[in-house]
Amino acid sequence: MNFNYDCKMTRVFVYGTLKEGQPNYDRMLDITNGTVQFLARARTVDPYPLVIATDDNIPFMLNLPGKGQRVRGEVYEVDDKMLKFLDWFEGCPDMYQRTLVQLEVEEWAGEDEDEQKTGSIVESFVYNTTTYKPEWLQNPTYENYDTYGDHGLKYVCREDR
Ligand code: PCA
Repeated sequence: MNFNYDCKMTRVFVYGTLKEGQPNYDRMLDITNGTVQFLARARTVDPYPLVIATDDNIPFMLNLPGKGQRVRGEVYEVDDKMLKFLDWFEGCPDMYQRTLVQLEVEEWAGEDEDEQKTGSIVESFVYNTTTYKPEWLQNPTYENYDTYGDHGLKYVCREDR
């Protein structure tokens, strides 16, 4: 059963603070922002530099395919309301741009189980950026972002800035 069949849904790959267990996951669950449906765990087909930057330790996937690592994250189907919210929340298009990325499915949770097997390739939007500071290229890159990781660069929530 698809609870949202009459409304356009868009795939968004999240790799940073919007992932489950990360500081902004609650924004995805807040139904006043719209609705989401978890589809899959996946990783990018191409490597990208995922760095932590700024004084607020914000994760950024730089739109530089071929550098960095294949990035792990989660794919959601979001309704138009949530898409609008996320565009606003991610400062799109100034801070991040929402672009299409190719993903390899690692674990499929959505419907269409026959079609979307582990290892299949799906396309999704992602909030990555080309408007980064050149010095960010010197930062370490991560495959699987975790704000609580060994790097010690805990994300500073908006409310605490
Ligand atoms: N939020 C978006 C982009 C980076 C971030 O922290 C995400 O989780 O994918």
